[in-house]
Amino acid sequence: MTDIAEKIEQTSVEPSVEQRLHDSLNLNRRDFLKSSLTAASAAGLGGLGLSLVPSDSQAFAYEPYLRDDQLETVVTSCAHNCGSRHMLVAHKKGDVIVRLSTDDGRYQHNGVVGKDTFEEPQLRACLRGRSYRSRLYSAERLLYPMIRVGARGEGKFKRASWDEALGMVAYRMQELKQKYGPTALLDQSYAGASYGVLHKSDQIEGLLGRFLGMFGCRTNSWSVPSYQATTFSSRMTFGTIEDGNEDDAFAFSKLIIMWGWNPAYTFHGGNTFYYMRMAKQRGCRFVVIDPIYTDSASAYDAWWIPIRPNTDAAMMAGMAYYIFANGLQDQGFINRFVQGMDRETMPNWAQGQESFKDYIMGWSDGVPKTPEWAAQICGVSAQDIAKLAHLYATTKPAALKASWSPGRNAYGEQYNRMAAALQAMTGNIGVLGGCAEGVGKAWHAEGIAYPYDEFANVWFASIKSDRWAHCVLNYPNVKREEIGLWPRQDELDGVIPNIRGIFWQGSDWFNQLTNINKEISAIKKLDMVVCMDSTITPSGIWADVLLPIATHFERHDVALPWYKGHYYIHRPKVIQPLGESKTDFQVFTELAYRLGFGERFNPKATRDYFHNDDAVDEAYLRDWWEHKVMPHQGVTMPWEDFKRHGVYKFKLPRPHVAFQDNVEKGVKWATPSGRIEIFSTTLAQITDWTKTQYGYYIPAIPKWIEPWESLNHPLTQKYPFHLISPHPRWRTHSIFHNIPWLRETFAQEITINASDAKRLGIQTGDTIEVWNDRGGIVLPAYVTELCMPGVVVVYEGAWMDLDENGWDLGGNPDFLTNDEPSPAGGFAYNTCLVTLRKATEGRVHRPGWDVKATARSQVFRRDL
Ligand SMILES: Nc1nc2c(c(=O)[nH]1)N[C@H]1C(S)=C(S)[C@@H](COP(=O)(O)OP(=O)(O)OC[C@H]3O[C@@H](n4cnc5c(=O)[nH]c(N)nc54)[C@H](O)[C@@H]3O)O[C@H]1N2
Ligand SMILES: Nc1nc2c(c(=O)[nH]1)N[C@H]1C(S)=C(S)[C@@H](COP(=O)(O)OP(=O)(O)OC[C@H]3O[C@@H](n4cnc5c(=O)[nH]c(N)nc54)[C@H](O)[C@@H]3O)O[C@H]1N2
Ligand code: SF4
Ligand SMILES: [Mo]
Repeated sequence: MTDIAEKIEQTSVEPSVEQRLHDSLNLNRRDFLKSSLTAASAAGLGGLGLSLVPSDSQAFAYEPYLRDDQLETVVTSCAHNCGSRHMLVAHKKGDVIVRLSTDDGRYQHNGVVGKDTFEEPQLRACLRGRSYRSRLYSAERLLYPMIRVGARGEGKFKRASWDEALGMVAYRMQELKQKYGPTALLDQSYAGASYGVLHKSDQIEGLLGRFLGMFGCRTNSWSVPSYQATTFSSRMTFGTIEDGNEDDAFAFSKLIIMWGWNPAYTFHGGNTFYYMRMAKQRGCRFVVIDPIYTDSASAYDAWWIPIRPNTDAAMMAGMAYYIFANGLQDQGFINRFVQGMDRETMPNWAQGQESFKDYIMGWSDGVPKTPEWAAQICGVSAQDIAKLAHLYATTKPAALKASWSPGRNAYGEQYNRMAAALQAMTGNIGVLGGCAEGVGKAWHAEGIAYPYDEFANVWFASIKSDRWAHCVLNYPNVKREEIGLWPRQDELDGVIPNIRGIFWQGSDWFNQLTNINKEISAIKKLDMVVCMDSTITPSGIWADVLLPIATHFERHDVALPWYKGHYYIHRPKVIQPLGESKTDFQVFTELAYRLGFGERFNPKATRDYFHNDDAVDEAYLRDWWEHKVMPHQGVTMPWEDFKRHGVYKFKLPRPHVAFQDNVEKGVKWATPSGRIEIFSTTLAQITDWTKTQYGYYIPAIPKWIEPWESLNHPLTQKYPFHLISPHPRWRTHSIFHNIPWLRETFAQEITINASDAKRLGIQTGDTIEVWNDRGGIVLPAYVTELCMPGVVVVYEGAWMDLDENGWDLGGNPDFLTNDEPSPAGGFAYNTCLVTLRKATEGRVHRPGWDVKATARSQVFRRDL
């Protein structure tokens, strides 16, 4: 053995993930070192003057490329909050996943490869899913419990035992509860693991809520970043968020309007494109309303209508005017099903109040919302507004898919309610090929495998999620409406929470919520920050305790679809947890034992669960299948068979269309009036807004309200660009940011219109500083004509990477976004003015923490 090989052998105490991989592939460790050295010398290390090439060097087959029949094949699913849930198939040797593939039809069809039908389409993974193995074995895997040793945010940790880490957390939890009361701990669990039935992270019904609720100390975060404005609209208008069709219904549309929706990037269902392509083949026309010409627009050859961000409600009001003025509304549908569309459909108790038509025609405020009026605000010509209104009102059936992004704005709820008004006035609700979405939740899944408990998810205060920093920084001088404090019927009503600690489970919220600099000020005031994750994330850097969590490949569960899709996918424990990881359920159970409610928290387990989870998880999952799925959902397949197939796809008798029974069978809507409420009974009756969770006035009918920042605002003199931050194709929010394969496909960059760039002397690849009063980021420019002038685009989810002057060199747009929430609770991510220039003072962009090993795509671009 050479000197170097000996040194490596002596210094490597912990086997790395790669070494474990090779070990499990039965490579002798010494052979492995030898072959790496052979490779190293072939790559030029011989130039160091060392004689590294063993004399018996010879060609050999590269061993990890094992043939399929040498590997075990295990069906599982992809995960996280990405807009879908596709199948992943692991091919493993021993305890190592060697490669991944995806659905090819064979698993549910007893080996018949290639079956892919309208009723049972394959669940084929995208590039992110297929690269999951790189995430599993990434260098950023968190393998051991860690405790902070430096200043908070400095990123210095020491390795700890589970006993030490959990002991510390349990001790501090008790201390904080005792000292500061039942609101001291903030629940910031989110959707990283929402779509499993057992190991769930979730704002609403996840394991952290169960744990903190039972502990008796919990401030809840109630507003959902994705679509709070939309949820509000769906609830007020239809009485439910289940206003979605399954994707196959798209195949029957004659016109699809993608309003702020880019399904080529942001999945909302697993086979959307497949069914929309069918519609295209049948002659469906497509329209895209978006400040950028998207890949969806290009794929369907859509009519692209660029719109000033945040002005959608005005454009829709202009369309409604055109429809009313030309008598194109479906008056029969309105009369039968709608409340408050016009004077005739106002409820008796509200006669004389403003109906939607009063507002649109200008009868109540003297301002007719004509297409010309709208054009001044939204920048779309009056002719185009009228043309689209005509097309929508005269093409049947037509799907106006109003996605969530334009609702992620100041007064975003008005956009969503206005969209619902258009859907209702054209009679496109409850019909195949039409669309009432909204939130768009379609098929109902049985989502929870752990038992109900009355204390699970109990909270003692509940605030708008992106106001936690505001609350901490200003405590106790905070008004309830500033933080959207949810009303209560007891003595805690109106009590401002005294937040002293945060738990992150399944969320990277420090990186993902608005106005990160404000969060940075607030976090310094806290006494405890706990991060439970499988990855060392940007949030984790700011934690006191890091708890390593087993990924969904390393525990037993069943996957649920996202908002659309009708299937379950079995998730066996494909490999043993890496490092010392434990599942979320194991960690909470052990903590609950330390705090005195372990048996109640996890009734099927004993304390041994921390070391032995298999039988307990199997028991919960079997119970769920046999007592929920089988009886409630007409399934006859036994649990054992489901496990063997790995997937269960429901065959629906007809495409699922929301509200079909309401329209065809007269079933009432779940609103107070039983009708579609364009005039909302609930909102019309609120007198003191400060006593509601909204905090501020919301009109009973949809209206155009000026956002607090837009291209029409005087602030454009200082900050002339409107920044929007959509969801990235190559990441699921922040997840996958560290995967080099994916960073090769796209780069974090700022998209700028060519005329704006020319004026500023900016070219593709130039490093750009973008800033406003809230913060500054650095990233490369992408210059194009596919983005309207005045608008710039930075995709959300880049891992923050601060320099010593507080610039984020990673290019995370949430250093620029505003934490002021919209009244209904919508996060105003896309309400954001900025300015920009070519980077000064040698400031650079850092695309990843692994700067030197990072993707080269943008380097190539710079060479253009
Ligand atoms: N500027 C801007 N910002 C945005 C948005 C925007 O449009 N613009 N969109 C917002 C939206 S809609 C969303 S949903 C949020 C998303 O915000 P987050 O939910 O914070 O984002 P993710 O990156 O999905 O983070 C999920 C984390 O969960 C971890 N995780 C995954 N599985 C498990 C598990 O089983 N257990 C545990 N303990 N952890 C797990 C992952 O490793 C990851 O770190 O981002 C928001 N941020
Ligand atoms: N690949 C991928 N898919 C995802 C996710 C992901 O992170 N990655 N995240 C999932 C999650 S949690 C969510 S919440 C959904 C989000 O789904 P969406 O809200 O539909 O997605 P976004 O990407 O934010 O925005 C969609 C389009 O809206 C446009 N847009 C932005 N502002 C405005 C505006 O003011 N008016 C108009 N008309 N258009 C505007 C953007 O340019 C973009 O093309 O996506 C889900 N799917
Ligand atoms: S769309 Fe989502 S679930 Fe499907 S493979 Fe991609 S990342 Fe995974
Ligand atoms: Mo979301």
